[in-house]
Amino acid sequence: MATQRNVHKPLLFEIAWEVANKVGGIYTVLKSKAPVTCHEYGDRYTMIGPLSYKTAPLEVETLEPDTPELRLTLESMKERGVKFLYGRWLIEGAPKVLLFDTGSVYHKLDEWKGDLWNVTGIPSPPNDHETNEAILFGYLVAWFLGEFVAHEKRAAIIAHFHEWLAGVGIALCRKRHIDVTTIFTTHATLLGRYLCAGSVDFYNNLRNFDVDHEAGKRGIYHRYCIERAATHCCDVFTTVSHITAYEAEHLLKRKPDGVLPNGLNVVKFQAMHEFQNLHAVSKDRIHDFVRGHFYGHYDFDLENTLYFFTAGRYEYRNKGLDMFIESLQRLNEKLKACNSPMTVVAFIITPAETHSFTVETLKGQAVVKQLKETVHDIAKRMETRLFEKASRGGDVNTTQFLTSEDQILLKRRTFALKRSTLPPIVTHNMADDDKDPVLNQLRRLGLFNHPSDRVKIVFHPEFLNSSNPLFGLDYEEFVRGCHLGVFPSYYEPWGYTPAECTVMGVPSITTNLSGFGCFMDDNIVDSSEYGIYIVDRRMKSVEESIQQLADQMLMFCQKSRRQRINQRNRTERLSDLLDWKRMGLEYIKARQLALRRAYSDSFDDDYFGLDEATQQQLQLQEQRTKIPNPRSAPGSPRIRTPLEGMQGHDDDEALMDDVTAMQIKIPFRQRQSTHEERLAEGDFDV
Ligand code: G6P
Ligand code: 1S3
Repeated sequence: MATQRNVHKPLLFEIAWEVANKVGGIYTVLKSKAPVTCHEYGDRYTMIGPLSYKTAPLEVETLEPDTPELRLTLESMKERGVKFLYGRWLIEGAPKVLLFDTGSVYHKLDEWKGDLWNVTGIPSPPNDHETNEAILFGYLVAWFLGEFVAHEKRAAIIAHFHEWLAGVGIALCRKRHIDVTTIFTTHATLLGRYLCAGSVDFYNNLRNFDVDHEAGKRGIYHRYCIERAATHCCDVFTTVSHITAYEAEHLLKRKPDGVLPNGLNVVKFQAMHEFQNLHAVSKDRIHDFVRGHFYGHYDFDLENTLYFFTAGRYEYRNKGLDMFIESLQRLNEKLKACNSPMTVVAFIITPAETHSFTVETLKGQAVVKQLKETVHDIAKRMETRLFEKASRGGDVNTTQFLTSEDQILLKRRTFALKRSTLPPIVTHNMADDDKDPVLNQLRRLGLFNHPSDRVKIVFHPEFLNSSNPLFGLDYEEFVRGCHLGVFPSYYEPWGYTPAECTVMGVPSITTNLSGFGCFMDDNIVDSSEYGIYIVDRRMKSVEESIQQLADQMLMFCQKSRRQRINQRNRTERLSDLLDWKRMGLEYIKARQLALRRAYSDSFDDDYFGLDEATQQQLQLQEQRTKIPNPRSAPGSPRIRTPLEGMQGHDDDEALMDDVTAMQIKIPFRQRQSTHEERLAEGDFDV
C-alpha cells in the first residue's frame, strides 16, 4: 500500500534540463545547492538530467548503480534501448546524477507525442526542437520513476522538477498514478518572459491577459501547455520569488504554495579582508586592459576611475540594458556639470553574435604591451648602468643613463600610441552591427568615448573566461575588480548577478522588479546602507527610474576610497543571508509539504522527520526580523528593532547570526487529501 512508504528517510530525485548541462541560472541553482542537499540526503539524493556527450564526460565520473532497485530499473531500460550515464557529478557535494540520452529514444518521438496528446491534450508541432527534447526527456523520466517505484516499495519518493523543460514528467506522473510526490519549481514563466520583452505594461496588466491567446500569438501555446500542466499536476508548486509567484498566479492560474529563493554556496576566506585584496589584484588587471583600450586617449587618472558593469543574457529590455545605457548618459552629463574628477568605465558583458575581436581592440592591447616591454627593457639597461656607475663611487648624473638609442626606441613606441579615431565602444565585430540595440542606443545618445566624456563605454558582446585575450580574467575575477554591478532588470524572477556581487563584496544596483531586489528589501531595513541599491521600477515612471538610477550611480561616484572600502565590507557581510545553509530551509519546507500532501497519515507533528538542529533553525526563521542599519549609518527612530546593537562594525565584524530570512508561506498543518484520494484524482486542469 502506498501509505506504508517511509517518510522518515525519503528518497529525493531532482530533475532539470540543466543538471551537469550549463545553460543559464538553473545550473547555478543545482550546482551551488548540491552541498547542502547532499549533506541532508546523502546517497538518497540523485539528480536527473539530459546526457550531453560534449560536457558530461568532463563533469561526471561513472558509477555502477548502487542499489538493487536502481540496478533493476536501469537494466530494464537499457534492454529496451535507453542510453544513460549514471555517476557522480564532480562538483562540491559530489551528488549522484542520472543523465538520459534523449537521442537514444528519438525513434519514439512520434509515438510519445501522440500519447501526450491523447492523455493530456497537449499539442506539439513538428519543428520545435526544444519541445521535442522536453517530451523525450519527460517520457524517459516518467518511465524511470514508474519502474523505480515498482521496485522500491519502502521509501517515500520526492520528485522535484525545475522549469517547463522538465514539466512533461510531472503530467505523466499524475496521469499514470506513479507513487511519488512531486514538486514543481518554475524559475520564470514562458509568457512573462515573452510579454516583458515586448512593449507591454506587464505588471499593471497581469490580471487581464488572455493567456491562451497571448501564447498562441507568440507561437508558444504548446510550451505554455506543458508549463501549465506541470503547474497543475504537481503536489507542491513553487517559484523563486514573490514577484514571480504573483506572475505565476495570473499567467499559470495557480497560486504557488511557497517561494524557494535562490542561494549560493558561500565560501568564506580564512583572512577576512582577503576579498579586498582580491579586488585590488583584479582591478590592476582591468587597469591594464583600460590602458590598452583607450590608448591615445588615455588622459584620465586610474586612481580616480571606477569600473561599473552589467552582465547577463542578451535580453535588451528584460535585463534593463536599455535603462542602464540611458542612465549612463545622464551620469555623464551630471559628472561633467559638477566638474567631477572621476571617470567611469562602464562594461556591458552580454553575448551576441559576433565575428571575433576587432583589429582596433586587439591592436590597443598589443601596442601597450609592447610599450610596457620596451620600458621594462630600458629600465633594466638603466639599472645595470646605474649600478656600475654607483659602485665606482662619486656623483651619479642620472640623466646620462637613458641612451639615445633607447630614447629613439621609446619615441617609436609612444608614436604608435597616437590615433585619429576614438577608442571603440565595442570590442568585437558584430554580426548585426546596424541593428544591434545596444550599439544603436549608444549611437543615439552619442556615447562615443570622447575625451570630454566622463563615462566611457566598453561593450564586450561575449561572456568572459580566463583565456580571453583582452582581460585574461574569468567572470568572477572580473567582478571582483569592478566597483559596482548595475542590473536594472524589468523581468528578473531572481537575478543571480547581483547576488554573486554581494557574496564577493561588490555593491550592486538592482530593481524592485527582480526577485533578488525584493528579497533584500524584505530582509534589510535599508539595503542601500549595505551597498544594495534598488531602483523603483514599480511606482515610478520610466523617466523617473532612469533619473533614480543615474543619481544612485552619481552618489556612488562621490564616495571616497575609504567609504568604498567600508561599503564593500558591509556588502560582503550580507553573504550569510544568501547562503544555501539558510536558503535551503525553504526547500526543506517544500519537501515536507510535498510529503504531507502525499502521505498525510504518516505525520503527527509539525517537524516530523527533521533533525533537531533543522527544526530549531526553522523555528528561528519564523521569528526573525529585518537586518537593521549598520552602526555607523545615520540612525532613524523609525527603524529601531530588537536586533539593534548587533549590526556589526564596518571594518571587521561578521554579520550577526540572527538575520532575517524570507518567511515562506507554506502552511504546515492543513487537511490534505489522502494519498489514495490523490492518486484516484487522476485528472488535472491544463
Ligand atoms: C582594497 C585594497 C586596498 C585598496 C582598495 C582600493 O580595499 O585592500 O589596498 O586601496 O581596495 O579601493 P577602490 O575602491 O579605490 O578600488
Ligand atoms: C532564470 O534565468 P533567467 O536569467 O532567464 O532562472 C534564474 C535561476 O532561478 C533566475 O536567477 C533568473 O532571474 C531567471 O531569469
